[in-house]
Amino acid sequence: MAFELPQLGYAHDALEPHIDAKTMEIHHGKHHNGYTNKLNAAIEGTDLAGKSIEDILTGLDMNNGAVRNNGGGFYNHCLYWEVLNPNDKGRLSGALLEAINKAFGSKEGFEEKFAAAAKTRFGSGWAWLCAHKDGTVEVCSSANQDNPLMPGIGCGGTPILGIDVWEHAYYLNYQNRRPDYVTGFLSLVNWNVVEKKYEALVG
Ligand code: MN3
Repeated sequence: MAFELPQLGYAHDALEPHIDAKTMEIHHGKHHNGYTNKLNAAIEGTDLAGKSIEDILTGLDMNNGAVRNNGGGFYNHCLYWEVLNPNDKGRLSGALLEAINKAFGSKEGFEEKFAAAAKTRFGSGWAWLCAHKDGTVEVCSSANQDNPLMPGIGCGGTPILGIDVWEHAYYLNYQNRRPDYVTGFLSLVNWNVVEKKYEALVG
């Protein structure tokens, strides 16, 4: 069973003015679609075919560039569209809020740390909010399409929120103003989705 490009679940213009429709159309339809197809080509006929993307990434041979780049690209963008879903966004609460307060002092403290990780990631990459099985949360960042599920990358937790800071994610709307894109992204976060991911992991 090959991996499939997920549906967005909302219109390309649903995140405007923070993320424009043209960027969404290209990012989802071209970039994410490309990672998906190349991942499928890279695992076809190997012992990775049929495994979940999480199993592929946690057991990854980091020298396998095709699976590292395209498997990461597939997984990372799936998370990105999910956490940006504008429907039923909720607000940060419950056990996740407690974990965030414990780690960062407050929601604002978290946002500062997350934004700093996103802004200072040199070149292309991602910044993450990750959860560990013991309930603690951590912010980290990684280069290119790597993510903390991969051996030796970032904080080693499971990403529950991720921002793409490749220029293709924001350049049409923001040009070089990555910090403004990060601020816009943070205003779009669907905390219902992030909380469900946290609860599924921590139990
Ligand atoms: Mn991208």
